[in-house]
Amino acid sequence: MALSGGGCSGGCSGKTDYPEWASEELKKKTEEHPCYTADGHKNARMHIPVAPKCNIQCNYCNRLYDCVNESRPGVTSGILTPEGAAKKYSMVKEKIENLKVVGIAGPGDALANFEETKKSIELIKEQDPDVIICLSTNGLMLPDYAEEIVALGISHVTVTLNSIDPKIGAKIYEFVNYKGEILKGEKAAKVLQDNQLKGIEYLAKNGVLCKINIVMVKGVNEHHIPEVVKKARELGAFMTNIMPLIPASGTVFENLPLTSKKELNELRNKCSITMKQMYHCQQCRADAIGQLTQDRSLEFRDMGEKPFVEREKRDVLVAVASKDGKLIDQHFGQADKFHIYKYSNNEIKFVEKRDIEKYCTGIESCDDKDSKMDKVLKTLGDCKAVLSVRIGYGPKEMLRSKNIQTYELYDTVENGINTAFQKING
Ligand code: CLF
Ligand code: SF4
Repeated sequence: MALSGGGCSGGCSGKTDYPEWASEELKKKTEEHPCYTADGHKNARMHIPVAPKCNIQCNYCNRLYDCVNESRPGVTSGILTPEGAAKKYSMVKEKIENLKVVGIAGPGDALANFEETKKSIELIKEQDPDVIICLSTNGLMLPDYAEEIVALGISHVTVTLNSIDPKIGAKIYEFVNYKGEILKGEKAAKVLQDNQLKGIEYLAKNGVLCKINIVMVKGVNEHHIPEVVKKARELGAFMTNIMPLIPASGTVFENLPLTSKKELNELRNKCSITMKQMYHCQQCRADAIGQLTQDRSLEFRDMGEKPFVEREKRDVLVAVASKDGKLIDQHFGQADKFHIYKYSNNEIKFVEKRDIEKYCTGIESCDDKDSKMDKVLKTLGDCKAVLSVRIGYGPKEMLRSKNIQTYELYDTVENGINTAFQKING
């Protein structure tokens, strides 16, 4: 849990019973799955970004970035073909012995790109029949593909179910593109919800372990979530994963308040009476590789991926928490200087280093934090974005109030700035 600062070192809690129908093989796979059990932490998963398209528009999603239902926004992935994904899998498998799971989690929706999803799974299973295959979907196309999911031997499926009330759903989804027809409002939410519920029930009845992701949107669905969890249990799902909204720039929800870890865990604890809860989700990227808390995707970049979005042109100053100007490798609170870069005409130019007083120097200096933050805001006031490995809730909110976006990522400075630039221009 080194990077996450997650709420529960155990990873999961609540009712942990397997459904009666769960085979020994499924239980064994689940014990090895890093997301489904705390014990799976030691194992690695590999996401293959083969699914760029999406068929709905969530109000918290900026299409330029990975699906925030199952991945961290702010990281733009390259796209792999099924053949490229299979090739990359064999290279990664050679280097990461404890690789147990291949997941398809965006950057769009796995089932909106079903041909690519299916082909990738078939090619990878040819090489490694025992690998655990995991899918993440918004669920719109589940009634059409659930049977094939079962036939493909996919053992674990995540469905994002944010509401079971079309009135609430209508506030979360801008539109649903159902087989070419654009639906809006409560009608859209109802079609999506009906398909999600039908799909989850079918999968659970046919031997697939389902995890239900729920994005907690304050003021929109937070009070409704216990009902969603109850429904998930009734349908036979295995666990729920309540995730905080990350208000992405350029979305309908961009100005909604953040959810604190405390609020999130209070809700998870409440729901753990109903069913097993996940506490260790990393909201990871669509091309994440490695253990949940040790992303190694950087080691396996540029293995045939095509850029997901084209760059646009605009001058932007970005502040980066970095020890040496090569990697984004410092937490916001630990940085005593920021490297400032200008993004101009598709070029990244180093401008200068700006010294600051460390925001976080230990518990004894906690009272000074407001005045330190005032100085930071003056020093970085002309920047559009601050990039760091992690940033706390307080400074993030203060920067946001000055219209400075924050991005948490561990990456090269160049990749990180490209990501921030694309978001800013979104
Ligand atoms: Fe990937 Fe998701 Fe499978 Fe895990 S992630 S498709 S279930 S293998 Fe895991 Fe990452 Fe959280 Fe997802 S930590 S975002 S829950
Ligand atoms: Fe974005 Fe994922 Fe929602 Fe599609 S399902 S709109 S990719 S968050």
